[in-house]
Amino acid sequence: MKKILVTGALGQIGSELLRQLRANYGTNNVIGSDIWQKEDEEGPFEIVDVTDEKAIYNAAKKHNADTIMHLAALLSAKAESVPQLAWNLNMGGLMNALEAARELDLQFFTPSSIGAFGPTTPKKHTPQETTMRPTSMYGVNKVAGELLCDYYFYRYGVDTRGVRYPGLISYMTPPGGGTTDYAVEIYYDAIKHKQCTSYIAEGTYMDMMYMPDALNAVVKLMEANPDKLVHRNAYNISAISAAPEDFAGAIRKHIPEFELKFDVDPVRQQIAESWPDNIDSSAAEEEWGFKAEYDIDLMTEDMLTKLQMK
Ligand code: NAD
Ligand code: AKB
Repeated sequence: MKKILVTGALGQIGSELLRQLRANYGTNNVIGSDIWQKEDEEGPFEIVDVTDEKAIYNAAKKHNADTIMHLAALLSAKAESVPQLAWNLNMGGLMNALEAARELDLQFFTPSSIGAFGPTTPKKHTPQETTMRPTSMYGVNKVAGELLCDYYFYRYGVDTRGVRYPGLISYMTPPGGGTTDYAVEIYYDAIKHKQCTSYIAEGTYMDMMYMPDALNAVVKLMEANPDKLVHRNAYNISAISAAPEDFAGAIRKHIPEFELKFDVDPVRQQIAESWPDNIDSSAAEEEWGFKAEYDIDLMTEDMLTKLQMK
């Protein structure tokens, strides 16, 4: 049975990943951690600041973890407002987590992002291996992080694995300050106000994915046969390529009066334009059987239903 320590576990991904892992492996085998704590936490939990050099190691050792899933990070838009802090958290936290995995011989997962690509990357069907010269601090952190995870595998034999997530859409925990957050806000606004003002311009395509597909991908990759993993860190995975008007169209099938307006934020727009329109997930499909279940219509139906019940 696995024993997993999750950092940044109260964020958009972690809050749902904890539930899924606890359902799969047992509540007491999944230890959540973050820099703050909820009062109604349902399982084992530790306060862990990932920038504290020994905090991850101490929590993993205390609970006899065999796996670290490292999620604590600053996302693209927030990182761009405080780039020096972003470097310290995104790179320092990752290094501390990898060191804990090396010292304790643990399996390791951390997500990269479509943000690792840049304006000179091919925009359509972006290959698994291609030009990566990102222009945001977040992107710089993600490329460096992918390489660092490769290094820990080649140099020390740490079983590091990862995916390049697209923008994730979910209804349980709001996103933490990314460029793709508009694609979550549009659903909340559709339910509350029947209209939304997008800070991303019409015609700007980015990769997106519904949270259940993102969670299944982690479990599938971590359980995959290591002999099959050629690109172990940072597999391209995507489900949907969409612009703001595509979300509006899908929402109007349920809320015909839904109105979409635009008030473009230049910082987030510039980041969005530097990212691919759609990435090619074939390496993940071939090496560990990645498959997304949700397209934009199926996701929209589920998002609107779940948000209405909230
Ligand atoms: P989030 O912003 O929702 O959550 C991050 C969590 O980290 C928060 O709960 C926060 O309290 C915690 N945290 C912040 N500073 C910390 C510190 N010093 N020590 C410990 N915890 C700290 O982020 P998320 O969306 O859940 O993203 C998790 C990972 O997935 C990140 O690496 C992110 O880059 C990556 N990712 C996310 C998306 C997405 O759309 N959500 C897409 C691609 C990649
Ligand atoms: C962001 O927009 O920063 C994230 C991501 C795609 O990495 N959602």
